Formats: sequence, C-alpha cells, structure tokens
Amino acid sequence: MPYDDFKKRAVNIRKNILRAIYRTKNSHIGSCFSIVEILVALYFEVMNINPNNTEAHNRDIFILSKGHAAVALYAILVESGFCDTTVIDKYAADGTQFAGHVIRGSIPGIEISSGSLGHGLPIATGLALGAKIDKNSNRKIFCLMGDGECDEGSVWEATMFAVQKRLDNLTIIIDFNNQQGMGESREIISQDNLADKFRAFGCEVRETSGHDYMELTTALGRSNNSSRPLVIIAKTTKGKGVSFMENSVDWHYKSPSDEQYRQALKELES
Ligand SMILES: Cc1ncc(C[n+]2csc(CCOP(=O)(O)OP(=O)(O)O)c2C)c(N)n1
Repeated sequence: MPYDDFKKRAVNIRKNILRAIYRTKNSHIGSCFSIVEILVALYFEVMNINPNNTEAHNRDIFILSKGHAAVALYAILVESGFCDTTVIDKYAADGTQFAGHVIRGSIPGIEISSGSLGHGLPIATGLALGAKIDKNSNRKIFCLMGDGECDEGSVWEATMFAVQKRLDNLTIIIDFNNQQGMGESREIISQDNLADKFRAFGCEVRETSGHDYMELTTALGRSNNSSRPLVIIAKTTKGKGVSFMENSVDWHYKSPSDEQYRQALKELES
C-alpha cells in the first residue's frame, strides 16, 4: 500500500474514533489512538482476511485483547469494509451491541469478546494450537495486548504454553505506550525489560516503532521460521495524533469537550 494511503487510512480511523467517543462522552481515546497504525498494517498489509468471506476456514484471526480499545477495532472494520459507519454512529447506543468492550458476533470480524485484561492471549494460544491440530497450516493468529496488560499472570501462563507447543503461527503484539489507566507503567509495574522477559520464556522477539509504516510492516510481515511464537514490541505513544492527548494519562478515561473536539479534529485534518 502506498505510504499516502496508509496515512489517509490512519487519519480516517482516528477521526471516526474521535467522533464516536466525543458523541457518547465515553472513554479510552488514548488507548485507541495508540494502536491505529498497528491495525492499518495488520488489516491492509499483513493478515489474510476478506470482508466478503468473514468465516473462511483458513482466514487469519485478530484478537483485540486490550478490549477497552473497542472503538479502534470498530473503526478499522469500517475502514477495511467489514461493516458500514453505523457502528460509529450508533456506538454505545441503547439496543445495539456496539459496546465499550467488543462483543463477539456483534460485527463480522470480531472474533472474541474481550475487555477483561489478560484473557486474549490464552484464547489466541488455543486458536493457534487448534489450527495446528486441524492442519490449517496457513492460518495465523495475531493477538494485540497493552504493556500494562502484561502485569496479568495469565499472559505468562499462556506464553509458556505457546512456547511448549511451538506455536509459530502465533504473533503477539504489545502496544508499548508505557501507560496504564491510572499512571505510567514504569511507576506501577515496570515492563522496561519486556523483550528480555519474552525471550527468556522462549519467544522470538522483535522491537519496532508502533507508528512507522515501514518498520511495522517489516517486523510484522517477515516469516517466522523459528518454531517459536513471535512477539512484536511496538513502541507507541498513547493518544498519538492529538498533541494535548499524547502521553497524557488523563486521556485514558477522559472524553473531549466541544472545544477539545474541534481542536483535535483540526490537528487530525492538518
Ligand atoms: C482484569 C482487568 N483488570 C482491570 C481492568 C481495568 N482496566 C482497563 S484498561 C486498564 C489499563 C490497561 O493498560 P494497558 O494494557 O497498558 O493498555 P493501554 O494503556 O494501552 O490502554 C485497566 C487496568 C480490566 N479491564 N481488566
């Protein structure tokens, strides 16, 4: 995909996220902005998926383990043709399933319900093992987690299992923005040596920018011939794209005022 298209898609996605969260006065805008480029790279470059055949037996599977970034998943599904903008217009509306944490089956392409941190990777490892047992050899499983989420013990149980079962069809992506809901990860439980931890558990680890198109697609796209799960540690900025939201923990839970909405839109469009 040409670089300009990548940038355009990222802007469209951020504008839809902003619109949905501003309208509903809901939260997690910083968490959503953090993963936009990762999603564009996965959905437009890396994954074998088809919005016209969402149940294909050999499709790749994306698991949003940090399910609080639901609106980012809705926005990439709109951008890649899985659904129309109703999900953005009706986000969090009564009578819909377009919730603040994703619900499996609410839209084609949402493969699991998530939101309780630490649950996505155990499910992803099960799916990866299932694909091996089924001899579904082309299928790859991609699981996106937050760095704060790695505080959960279940992440490490699942990692041990994935290494033991030689799940080289599993890619774990860490959105490493060094922030959590209430502060900096470094001050809560430091994950500064996350790459070393995953290596010590037996994974292949690559570190990359989480916003640079070339770096991301290279890290995600290379074939992994090591018989080990692949971990991509993507360095990101929480709130990326809007100056007053970047690296500010406030924007985990806050939603923009009228003035902040106008300012954010202006920055995204400039
Ligand atoms: C098991 C569990 N505990 C607590 C929460 C509340 N919670 C939602 S988001 C969040 C912070 C997550 O931080 P991180 O994984 O780094 O995500 P990001 O900063 O990118 O949003 C917390 C504690 C939760 N959803 N699930």
